[in-house]
Amino acid sequence: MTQPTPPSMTRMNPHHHEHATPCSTRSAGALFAGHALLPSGWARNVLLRWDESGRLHAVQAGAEPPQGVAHAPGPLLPAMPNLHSHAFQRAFAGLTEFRGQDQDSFWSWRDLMYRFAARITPESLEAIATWLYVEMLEAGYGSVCEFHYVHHDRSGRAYADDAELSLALLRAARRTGLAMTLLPVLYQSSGFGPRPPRSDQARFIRSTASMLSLLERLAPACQAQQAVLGLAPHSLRAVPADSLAEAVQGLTALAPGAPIHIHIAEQTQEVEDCLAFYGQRPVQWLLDHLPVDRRWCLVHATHMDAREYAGAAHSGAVAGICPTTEANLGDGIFDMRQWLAHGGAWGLGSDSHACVNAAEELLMLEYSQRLFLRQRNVLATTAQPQVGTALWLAAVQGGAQAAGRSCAGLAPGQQADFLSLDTEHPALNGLPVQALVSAHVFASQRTSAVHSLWVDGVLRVQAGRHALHDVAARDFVAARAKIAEFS
Ligand code: NGQ
Ligand code: ZN
Repeated sequence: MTQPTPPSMTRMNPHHHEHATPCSTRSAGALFAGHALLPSGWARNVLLRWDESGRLHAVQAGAEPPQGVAHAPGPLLPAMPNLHSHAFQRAFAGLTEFRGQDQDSFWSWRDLMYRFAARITPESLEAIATWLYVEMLEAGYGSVCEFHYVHHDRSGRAYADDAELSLALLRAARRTGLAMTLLPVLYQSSGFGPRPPRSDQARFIRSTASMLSLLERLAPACQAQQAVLGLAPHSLRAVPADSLAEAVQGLTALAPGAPIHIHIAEQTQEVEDCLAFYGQRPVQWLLDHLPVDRRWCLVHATHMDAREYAGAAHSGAVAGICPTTEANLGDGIFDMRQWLAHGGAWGLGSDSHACVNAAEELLMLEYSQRLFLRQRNVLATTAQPQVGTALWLAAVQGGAQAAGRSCAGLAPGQQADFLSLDTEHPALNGLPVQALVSAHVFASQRTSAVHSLWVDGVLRVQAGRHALHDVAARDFVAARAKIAEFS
């Protein structure tokens, strides 16, 4: 059942939506691909073998197609890890694209978003996340880091089970088969000082002690479904210095290598407030006061000076870039050239989910650099001149590091998270294999060229569709109708 279907079955008319029953159990498996994108580049005749935990133990190029092993329906790419998501915001995407005051901004968007967050229920969160995760899988993501901060009920009181909303997210991940890194968010203040929280932030607020007990409560639930558990101090404006240090220490005691994500320098206002209070810019302050290393993901490190680019890159932290959300919110442009000049790791997040498509995030990222520098193919490298391929491979590596999950590509020791491209898609059909990722990123016209996708060796998307596509879309629409305000 968990064996990928042979090409004769999967290469069906993409307009025919027939599905095998979803297979949710992992088992050892193998797949043969005529072409596969390995960390070193494209290889021919690649045989993949994975064990019952979904971990690749052999990736052999130039192999003979063995008897009894299924053939991939198209060229294989590693699935993209999504390193930043606030799932509930999916139901709100598209509903803030109107002018509400003379000059809308990140902050006026946030006021609207808080009004929406106030209306989320455990049932609606699960329905929204389930559909979102179906969309992610269909769009090329194999895993997600959930930066989860709506913890309490509408009045700000803890639910009878304090982990209620976290568990809803874990269920959505389990049901859809998306691999999850759950990052419960520590949120304590509305600004530097610390300023007391606003009333519309009441659902987010926790003491450091209650965060640490939530982590203990969630550890077995995560373990039961092989989800990774980490921590997300929301931002320097939302977490005072002593709480930040204590929470990071607490997490480290519980799980020494666990991922730590933080929103760091998204808005210039935040940089100015940080300078006024700490006398340092946010990234510099973080580097000087916390043990920033490879466990860390700096989300929206958009506003850094040259010293911060160097220091943050050398710390080993991943830059969490969310190109379409950062564009949507008018954040500014992350300087990829400086970051890469220092050897910085980076990955992609879909964050507010105005767009849920790994290829489109890469397009936005490369185009922002082109517009800024007035150059082309900015993020290609000497080793990998095809810019789409260079971007894909780098984002998979950085995303895997941020997720704390072995999903860094098609190599032994990594999970079997991969997708096959639809070479019948008009944007890809007939092109040389070297050009396929760039065609997928730059020319597939907002239609997905993902044919199939596997997580942990389990086939989750076939002929472009997840088995839960229709059910999850229906439940999502119903949940949104209940909680959105359309005026
Ligand atoms: C969030 N989103 O936590 O959802 C934030 C907005 C804030 C982005 N930064 C809230 N894109 O930063 O205070
Ligand atoms: Zn965020």
